[in-house]
Amino acid sequence: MSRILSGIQPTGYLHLGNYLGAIRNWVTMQNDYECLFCIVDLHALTTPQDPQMLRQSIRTAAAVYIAAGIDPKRSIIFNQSQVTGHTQLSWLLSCLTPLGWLNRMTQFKDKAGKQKDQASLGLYAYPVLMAADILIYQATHVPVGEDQKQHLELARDIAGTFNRAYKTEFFPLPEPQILGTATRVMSLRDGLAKMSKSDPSDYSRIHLMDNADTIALKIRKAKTDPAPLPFSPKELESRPEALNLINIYAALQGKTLENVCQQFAGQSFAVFKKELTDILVATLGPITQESQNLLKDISSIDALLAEGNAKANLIAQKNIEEVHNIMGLLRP
Ligand code: AQP
Repeated sequence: MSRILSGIQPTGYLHLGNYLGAIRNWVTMQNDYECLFCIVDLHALTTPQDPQMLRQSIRTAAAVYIAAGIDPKRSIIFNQSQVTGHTQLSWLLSCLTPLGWLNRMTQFKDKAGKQKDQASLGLYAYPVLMAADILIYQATHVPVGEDQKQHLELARDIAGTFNRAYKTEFFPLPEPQILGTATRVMSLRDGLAKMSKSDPSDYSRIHLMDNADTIALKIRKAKTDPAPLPFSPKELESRPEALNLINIYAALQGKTLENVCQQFAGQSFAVFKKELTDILVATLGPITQESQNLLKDISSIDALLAEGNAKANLIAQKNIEEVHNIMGLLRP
C-alpha cells in the first residue's frame, strides 16, 4: 500500500490555510493510503520558540488533527522529536548531501533574509531533516504545497543519491501528491502574502481555535477594495484580496470561482462577507468545539501522541537498522 507522510510545524496556532491547504485533504487521504501525520516540532525549533507556548501548540495541533477528522486508529499521529530515527537518518543523509544543493533552497534565502550569517545551521539543514522525515518511513507520497515542492525535489535527489551510492533501492523516490482540492489561502491583510502563523498580525489569519465572534470580526476587517463582487474570475486578476476571500468561499463550499462570481456578481463585499462568515463558522465551529473538548483532558492527548510515537518508532527503528547495515555501521 502506498504510504503518505505529512506534517505541520507547531509554530503557533493552526489556521485556515493549514486546514484548507493540508488537514482537510489528509482526512480524505486516509481512505486510500496508509498515513502518518506528524507534528514537526523539531522543524519548529528552526525559529525561536517559547517552551511553554511550544508545548501548548503541539497539544493543540494534535487536538485539531483529531477534531478535523484524522482518526488515530487508522492513521499514525505523532511528534517528530519523539521518534529518534528522524534525527539519526538526518545526519546520515546530510553526509551525502552536497552544500550546493542546500544553497539553492529558496525558503532558506527567504527566511534567513539579509542576516544569512546569523541564521542557524538548523534552518539551513531543515530540508535534509525533511528528507529524513519522509524517507525514514519509506513514504511513497507527500502532499505538498507550492512552497514545499523544492524541498520534496531535494528529498528525491537525496534518496536517489543514497540508492546509487549503496547500490540499493531501499528508499522509494517520494512522489508529490498534488491535490486539486488544496487551496492556497492568503493573508486577510495582504492578498499577496500567504496566510501564516508567523505573521505578526492576528487579523491576517483565522485560527482554527477562533470563536464565531472573532471569525466575524476578522472577516469584517479583512482587506478588500471598493468595487463590488465581479461577474467573472478574470476581473479578479488585479484584486488579490477580493480573490482571496472568494477563493476561501469557493474552497469551503466545493464550488468553482466562476460559480461564486455568478452567485454574488454585483453585490457588495458587506453582503458577501456575512455569507462567508456564516460558512466559516459552520465549518470550523465543530472543529474548534471538539478541539477544546479534547484539550480539557491533556493526559488523553499525551497518551494518544505516545501511542502514535510508539507506532512510528517501530517503523523508524526497523528502517534505521537497515540503513546502518547498508552503510556499514556495525550493530554488534
Ligand atoms: N496559507 C496557506 N495556504 C494553504 N496551505 C498552507 N499551509 C500552510 N499555510 C498555508 C500548508 O500547511 C502545511 C503545514 O505547513 P506548516 O505550518 O508546517 O508550514 P508553513 O507552510 O511554513 O506554515 P506557516 O503558517 O507559514 O508557518 P510559519 O509561519 O511558522 O512559517 C503545509 O502543507 C502547507 O503547505
